Amino acid sequence: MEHAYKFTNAITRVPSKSVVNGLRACDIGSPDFNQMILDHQDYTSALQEAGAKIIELPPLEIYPDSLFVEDTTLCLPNLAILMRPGAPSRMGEVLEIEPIIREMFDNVVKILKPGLIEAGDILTTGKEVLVGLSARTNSEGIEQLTGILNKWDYTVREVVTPKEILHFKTDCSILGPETVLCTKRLEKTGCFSNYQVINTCDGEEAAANAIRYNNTVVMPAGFPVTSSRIREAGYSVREVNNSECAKLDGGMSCLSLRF
Ligand code: CIR
Repeated sequence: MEHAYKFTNAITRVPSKSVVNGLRACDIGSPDFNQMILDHQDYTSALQEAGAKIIELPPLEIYPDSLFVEDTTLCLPNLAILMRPGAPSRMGEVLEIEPIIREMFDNVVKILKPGLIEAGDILTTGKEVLVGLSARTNSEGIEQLTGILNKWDYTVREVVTPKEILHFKTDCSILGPETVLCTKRLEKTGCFSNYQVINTCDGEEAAANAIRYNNTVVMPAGFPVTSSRIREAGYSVREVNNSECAKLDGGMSCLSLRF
């Protein structure tokens, strides 16, 4: 059950200068590169404080979104699945990360054409793996992932990523074996009817993309009501500034691979 948040390692990638050209659903201005580097360092420290050994990869100028390593791979205790991103500009990121993943995992499987899937659409909860159909993740991708994971005795459940959000996990995070942090708009889809749900406060939806790493919940700074709700539920919280990644629709989970 605990494999959804008990980890020893984390892979991160230093933002490249080209990050200012990263994909975004809505242009609210380009991220400030220097602030992003500071935030990235603080994010790495937060994971280290939570017990992570960090494997930090160098910046990749040709892939502006490559700091969002999460989307390239699904890491599970006994295997890694290399994704096939639905964003054409991000597909090459998988080839870049593949050698590192092969070094770290004995079992590596790849999603193949015509499957498309970005791991931002995948939430591992301990009892099951939820995969959101989205603009980046298609049915073929979900079918292939299901076939692979069933062989490894994981249960997969297809859910829907609402149109207005980028990835399923943009709006939710796992906090405990049966507990998720989730926006009201995602909860309304019914995907967490068999979980205990802590809702983000209205207006603080961007707080939903957090990560539990061992005993710490790493969440974006600036969402005081949601942060209090998580603390009141008994979790220890570490906040990290995310103002710049947020301009590219990125949050806490996107910035690392945890295993
Ligand atoms: C993208 O649109 O692909 C990037 N700008 C943001 C990716 C965020 N990743 C994630 O939610 N897992």
